[in-house]
Amino acid sequence: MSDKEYTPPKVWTWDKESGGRFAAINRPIAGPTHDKELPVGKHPFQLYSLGTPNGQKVTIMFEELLAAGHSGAEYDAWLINIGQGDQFGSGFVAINPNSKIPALLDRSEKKPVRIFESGAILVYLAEKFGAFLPTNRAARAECLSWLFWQMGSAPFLGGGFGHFYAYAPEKYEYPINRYAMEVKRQLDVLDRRLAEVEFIDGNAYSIADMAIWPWYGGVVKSNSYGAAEFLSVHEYKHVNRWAEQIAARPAVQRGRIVNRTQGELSAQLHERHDASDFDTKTQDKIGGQSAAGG
Ligand SMILES: N[C@@H](CCC(=O)N[C@@H](CS)C(=O)NCC(=O)O)C(=O)O
Repeated sequence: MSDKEYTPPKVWTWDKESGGRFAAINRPIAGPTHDKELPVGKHPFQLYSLGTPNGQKVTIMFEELLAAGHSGAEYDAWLINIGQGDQFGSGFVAINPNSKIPALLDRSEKKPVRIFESGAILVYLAEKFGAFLPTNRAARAECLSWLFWQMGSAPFLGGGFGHFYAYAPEKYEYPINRYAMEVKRQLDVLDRRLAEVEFIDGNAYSIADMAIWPWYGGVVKSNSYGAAEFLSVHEYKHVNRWAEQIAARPAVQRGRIVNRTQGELSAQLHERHDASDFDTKTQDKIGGQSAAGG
């Protein structure tokens, strides 16, 4: 049926077949669907995630903290396969009642602390280690403004544009037009900002860059949703400059492949339990042991 012909009924009911690519996982209700404890490793931080842009923000932050010498930031990164419904297991829901990756447990505190929402996780880690978030009030406000800009903007990019351009069962002109316009406006916001400053907060590399890069760096440099040409991403030259600069950071190169299950095999490390996992990636570890365990 075309979107033009659709007349909403008086009361919405759940059509289980209507969700396109996400029909199997999207539900109109919250809470767990099954009992499943989460695995726990040896490190202070237990991360339950997947290498999507929201997941990458956190693994990049961990790798940056470790690279900066914060050895207390050692972490186990467990794979949550959202396509198979792992986010609805009882153990995961206990850490994130919203059933979305990433979710983090800090076991180094007297009583373990749970943190969900990628932005909250970045702020928690930045405050805990005193890193990548300015302490000066004005600089901190600028950094948090951009962090929250990302949290509010990316759903239009992923859930709006990406969904209708790449995932919806049919191409509908109205939502693609609407969200393409918004994504291009967002890219222009970033481009104007990055014409003036080297890093997003105008001060230094921070959690604002870490949050924005996986989403908007992905659009301009990694052809997210196969839409680079459609969105003319080459026009945003300052975003391109910044995206390349962030991509060159060794910690970013490590963080972006953790819990990743798509793309080239050499850019997938399904689980991370030790720094050496990055050096010893073998076919087995990439596709075998970790996937089965996660
Ligand atoms: N605002 C949340 C969004 C998290 C989110 O949307 N996660 C997606 C993957 S990128 C997810 O887990 N989806 C599973 C589902 O919707 O069931 C955050 O930034 O942490």
